[in-house]
Amino acid sequence: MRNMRMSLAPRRAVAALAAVLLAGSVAACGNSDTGAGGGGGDDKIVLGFSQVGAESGWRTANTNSIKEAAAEAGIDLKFDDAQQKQENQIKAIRNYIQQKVDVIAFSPVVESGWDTVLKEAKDAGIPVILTDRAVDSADKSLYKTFLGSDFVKEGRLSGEWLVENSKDATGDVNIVELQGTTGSAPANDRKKGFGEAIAADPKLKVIASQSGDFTRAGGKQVMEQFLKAHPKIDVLFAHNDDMGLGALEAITAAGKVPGKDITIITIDAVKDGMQALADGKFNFIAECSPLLGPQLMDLAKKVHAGEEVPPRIETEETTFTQEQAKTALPNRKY
Ligand code: GZL
Repeated sequence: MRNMRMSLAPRRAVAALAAVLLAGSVAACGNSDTGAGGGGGDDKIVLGFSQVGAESGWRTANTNSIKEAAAEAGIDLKFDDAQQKQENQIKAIRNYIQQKVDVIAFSPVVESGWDTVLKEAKDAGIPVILTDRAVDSADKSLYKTFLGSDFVKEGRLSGEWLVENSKDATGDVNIVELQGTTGSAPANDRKKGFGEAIAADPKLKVIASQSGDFTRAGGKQVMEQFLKAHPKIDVLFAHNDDMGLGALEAITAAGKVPGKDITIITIDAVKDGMQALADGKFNFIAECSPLLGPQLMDLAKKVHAGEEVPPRIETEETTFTQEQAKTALPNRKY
């Protein structure tokens, strides 16, 4: 038996050496396209994108915009859905660094906790673009630009509309607030902007404020609690349409008429929200455009080419009343 093993040994060594050489050559070939990072060997730009999740109509529209724009721009898009977990986004970004993609972009689910992984990307020489939401990193060199809305402005416009439309109110106006995902830039900033605006009228009082995590289910569940705890609710301010749409079910189930017994202000202006506005169930929406794909692809090409880009690019958006929603609905892209 020993001889058998011995006689086989040289052949096995040759086979093992051949396997190593073959593996080595394959690996070398796989990395040969140094120009295009972890791409499939052609000279397409490879963009690694980490998406927050699929929590709302806005997010779905944002994902569609990014995927369609990448195809249109001839960019090889690696896409990951983090299911609203920061650890999944950090894992995805580290994978993209390992794959040596050309550019990394992501919408950070929360503002804090990104410095370490962003420094890893910077040390690997991979430019990062923030899109939709921002991070609170003090070191602005960790990313090339932030493309997205001004959430404080969206909150402020919502509050200003309420101040303007509460002038005839006698006595306190009780407001409940459905906040977005805890720790996220849109939740923090929309709350800030709205609070600053309604401070203009002391009758306007936020009597309850809680996160519904930007989902319909979350909006419904928290609104049910609000309705049980507060017999007099005059206004609902929801940080996105989806939580407002979930709250509609709770309001109706409580025997109240949305848009009349309870004034409803939301943010996003996705199609279902605009329909609720046109139907008189919502009263005002501040738009937050998810159609960031084309601008993101343009920025990816620029940073890959080493071109300077502005550190902050604010998306253009507007607001809608019930009448404006009726006019705008037929042409809405999302
Ligand atoms: C805002 C975006 C928010 C939307 C929500 O830019 O991050 O996340 O307002 C979405 O609908 O879930």
